[in-house]
Amino acid sequence: MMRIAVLADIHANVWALEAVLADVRKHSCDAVWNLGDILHGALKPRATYELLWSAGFTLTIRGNQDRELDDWMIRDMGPEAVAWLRGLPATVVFEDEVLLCHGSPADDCCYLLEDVSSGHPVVRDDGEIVGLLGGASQAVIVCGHTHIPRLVRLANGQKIVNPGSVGLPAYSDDSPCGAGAQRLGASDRDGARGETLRLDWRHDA
Ligand SMILES: [Mn+2]
Repeated sequence: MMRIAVLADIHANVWALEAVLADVRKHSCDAVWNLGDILHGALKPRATYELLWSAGFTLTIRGNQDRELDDWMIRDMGPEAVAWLRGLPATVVFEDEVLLCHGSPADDCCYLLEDVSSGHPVVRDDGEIVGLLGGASQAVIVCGHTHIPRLVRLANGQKIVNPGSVGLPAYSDDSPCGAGAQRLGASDRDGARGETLRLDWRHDA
C-alpha cells in the first residue's frame, strides 16, 4: 500500500505549511502531492516557495490563482519561483489510476463537488459530478480549490477527494476569514481511503 499526503491551496501560508509538513513526516507518507494555489496570497510567497523545496513533493499542479499573480507577489517570490509556477501542469494522471486537478479536470475555477449558486455549498449529485468530470475515468480523483475537505464516492465506484486548504481553511471565495487550523488530506492509494486531519497552528509561531 502506498500512502500519499495530498495538500491543496497553501496560499503562501508558510506557517501552516510548516505544521502540515511536520505532520506529513509523522505519518511516514511515501509521497506528497500539491494541488495548486500555492504562492498566491497576502502572506509569504517567497518563504513558502523555499519551504516547498524541502518537502520532497513528487507531484505538483497549478491552481487558478497561480495564474493570477499580483505585482507584489511576483516581486516577493522572484523570477525563479514565477517561472516554476508558470511551468506547472494543470492536471496530472498518476499511473493511470489517480487524476490530480485543481478544480475539475477541464476547469481550474470549477467547484467540482459543491454547487455554491445558493450562497452555500451544496454537495452536487452524482450526475452533475460525472458531467463535470468530462469523461475522466480514473478510480480516484483528487481536487482542491473549494477549500472544503470532502470525500465523495460516486455510484460508479469513482472516489473524489478534496483535502481542503492548508493555508486558508476558513474561506469565503477570495476573502480569507482568518483561522487557526489547516487540514491535511491523506489517501491510501490501494484502498482509496481518504482522511482529513485538522492541525492547529499559530500565525505568530
Ligand atoms: Mn483555487
